[in-house]
Amino acid sequence: MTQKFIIDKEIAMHTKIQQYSGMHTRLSGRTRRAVAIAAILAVTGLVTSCGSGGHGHENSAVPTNARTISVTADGLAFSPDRMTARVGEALSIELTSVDIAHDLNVDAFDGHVYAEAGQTAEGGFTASSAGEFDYYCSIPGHREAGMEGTLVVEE
Ligand SMILES: [Cu+2]
Repeated sequence: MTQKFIIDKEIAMHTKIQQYSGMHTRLSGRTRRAVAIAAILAVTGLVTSCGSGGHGHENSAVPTNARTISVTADGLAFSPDRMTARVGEALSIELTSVDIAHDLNVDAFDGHVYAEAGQTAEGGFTASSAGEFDYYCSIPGHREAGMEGTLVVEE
C-alpha cells in the first residue's frame, strides 16, 4: 500500500513536470531542460524529506477509548520494542523523541506518529487482527540500524 502510494505520487509528479515544461514551449530548449531539472529536484526533495514511509508527518487519528502506550525513541531504538494488545483494541501511541526526530509506523493498521526532537506526539489505530506486526521508524537509515519493534495482537 505504501509502495502504491509512492508510485501514484511519482506519476502525479511526472505529469505535473510535463505540464510545467509544456507551459514553457516558447523558452529555449536549454531553459526548458533547466526548468524540468529544477522541478524534478524540488519534487525529489519533497519525497525524501517525508522519509520512506511516504505518509508524511501526519499522525493517525486516535480512536475514542484508546489505551495509551508510551514509547520512547532514542539512540536509534524504541523502548519498549515489544507491545501487546487484544484484537479490536484501540491504541494510542504516545511517542517521545529524545535525541532527534523519529516516527513510529504500524503499517498493518495504518498507525503513524511523528515527533520532533525533544517532543511528544500521539497517533492511534485499532489492532483489528491477531498476529505479530512490525513497527519501525521510517527516517532514512533508522530501521536499517535496528529501529523497529513487534506488536503482538492476541485473540
Ligand atoms: Cu528514527
